[in-house]
Amino acid sequence: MAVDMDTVREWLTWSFSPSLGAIVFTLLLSLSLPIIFHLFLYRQRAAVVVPSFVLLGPSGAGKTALLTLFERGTPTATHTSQAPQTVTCNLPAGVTAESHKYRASDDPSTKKERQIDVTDTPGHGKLRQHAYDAITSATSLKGLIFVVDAAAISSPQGLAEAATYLHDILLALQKRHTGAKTSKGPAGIPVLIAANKLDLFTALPAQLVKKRLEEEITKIRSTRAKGLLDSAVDIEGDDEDREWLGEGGDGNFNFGQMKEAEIEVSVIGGNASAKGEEKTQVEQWWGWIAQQM
Ligand SMILES: Nc1nc2c(ncn2[C@@H]2O[C@H](COP(=O)(O)OP(=O)(O)OP(=O)(O)O)[C@@H](O)[C@H]2O)c(=O)[nH]1
Ligand SMILES: [Mg+2]
Repeated sequence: MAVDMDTVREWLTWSFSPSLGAIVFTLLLSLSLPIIFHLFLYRQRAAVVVPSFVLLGPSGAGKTALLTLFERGTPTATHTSQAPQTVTCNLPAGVTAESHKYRASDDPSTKKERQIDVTDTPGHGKLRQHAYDAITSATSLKGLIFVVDAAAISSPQGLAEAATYLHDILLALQKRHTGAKTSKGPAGIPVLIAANKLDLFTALPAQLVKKRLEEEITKIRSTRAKGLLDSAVDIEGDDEDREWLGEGGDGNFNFGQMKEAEIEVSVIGGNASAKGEEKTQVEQWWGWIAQQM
């Protein structure tokens, strides 16, 4: 570019000269810069995408009950879900997103930042593709909430169903993480196992729900690993394509092994619905959500 050097030089000389024009110009510039900067940042904030969370878990676990409770603040009757639905919810008063804990509570910009998108998915075995689609398509996915019926877990079938689904989800997340290693892909996703229906007297406490799920996943993992070894006899030493959960696939599984794939698993109890005098208990789940924001 043929910039006229003389003009530049002239302009520079003028700007450093103690003339009134130059002083006023510099003064205006230095005073308006912070304002321009503020407006720019403010606009940027308004464009922030709402963090999203996906609800999944076996049918009847209480996902839709939880979604409506998050949305309305009161429990409502539900029906078996056939299709996923996404709802924008607000963090309840008293819960502060982790990234805004030092912000004044009357800051007008926090209103928008208290919003989250929650996607409910159907739990029926044949409709689970919706859940996998929701995980991959959600913009700004901050976490998965795997809802289990803590009372159903006490029966072998209930436990097997929940654990198989959870195993497959964790495996999908692990694959997503390993697959992303080569390029700069998505980091690990935190998972909340919401032990629901703790108001029922047959429900297992959260710690026991965790233990039972880990034991069941240990079984599932070793069964799958055996199947893999049998079918992989002719493909010598094909260790690259790891298909099992956590380290190696032998021994006992525990959720801590998912940290390798940057997946932090927490198990927290509560109840999304309540009968008669009983109250719903979801504060700790809100607390977990706020931690991920
Ligand atoms: N006692 C009790 N019942 C609950 C609780 N949460 C949900 N329920 C009941 O469990 C039943 C199933 O709840 P839903 O929310 O429809 O279950 P879902 O996980 O959405 O099931 P799908 O849509 O089939 O995947 C409903 O009758 C709820 O009222 C709870 O915390 N305690
Ligand atoms: Mg439902």
